[in-house]
Amino acid sequence: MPESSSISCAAHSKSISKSGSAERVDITLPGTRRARGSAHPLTLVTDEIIDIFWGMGFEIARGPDIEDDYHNFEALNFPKDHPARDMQDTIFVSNNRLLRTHTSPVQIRAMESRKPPLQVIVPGAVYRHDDDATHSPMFHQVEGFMVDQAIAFSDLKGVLTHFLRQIFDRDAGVRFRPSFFPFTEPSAEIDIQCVICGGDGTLRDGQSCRVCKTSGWLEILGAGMIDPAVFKFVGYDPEKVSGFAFGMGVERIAMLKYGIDDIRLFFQNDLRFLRQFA
Ligand code: 2NL
Repeated sequence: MPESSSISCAAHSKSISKSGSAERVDITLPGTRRARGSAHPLTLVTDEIIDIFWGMGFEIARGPDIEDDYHNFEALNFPKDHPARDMQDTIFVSNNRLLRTHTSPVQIRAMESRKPPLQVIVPGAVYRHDDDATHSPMFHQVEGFMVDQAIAFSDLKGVLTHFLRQIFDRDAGVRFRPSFFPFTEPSAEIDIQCVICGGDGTLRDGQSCRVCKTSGWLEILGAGMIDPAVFKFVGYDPEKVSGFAFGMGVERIAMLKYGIDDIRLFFQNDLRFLRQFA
């Protein structure tokens, strides 16, 4: 042992014995508790979404936030002049580098590198030029797809109806409306009966429901059968495989589940907000 350390050792024990009974530690006092954090509401909701799809056999994939035009738009069958490709909607990092506007490029990469059968969901942050009470420039999506021989629209209906009834914890009505996306055909928007008014459009006191704007329905999902053009981009034969894909916004689901009316609350990190989810 080096000489200096034995000296300081001796000095230390001397100071302890000198302090005597006056400074004795009261071991009956409660300790100082370490403040404990809790999961962010968006983490809670994302984990719930993942658990529901995990229960149906989906795997979870992730990918880069910075993408190229090919994986974010081209391989998803967006026309060259599509407005989403505009600088006004998409945040560019450089000429051919952009912040992904949806998680779809991760699904494209999964299909490029693997063969069907495949059922995958992709949770993650996405970015768009958008900023108000219901839009944030960074928000979160969960998208997913299922590809195999002979996947049908009925598979889409079964999987997504089960998902909606699980995530909102009720046996509510679900409705499919025709829609359009460049990467699916046919496409649908999927609604659940309003979780606030129960589908009546009016509240118990007779007031009109502001959440569903009296329609009785809430749009939660976009979905459709994957377009043959997308299969060709990833090297699948559209004559041999088929599949469905879907996407949803995590903030919107969290706002409906917890009755939050301003998306900015998720990103201000105000402890008075966050502690309510502990
Ligand atoms: C929406 C609509 C959607 C997808 C996302 C997708 C597409 C392909 C492959 C894998 Cl081709 N995933 N994603 C499909 C349909 C709709 O999102 O309203 N999102 C909030």
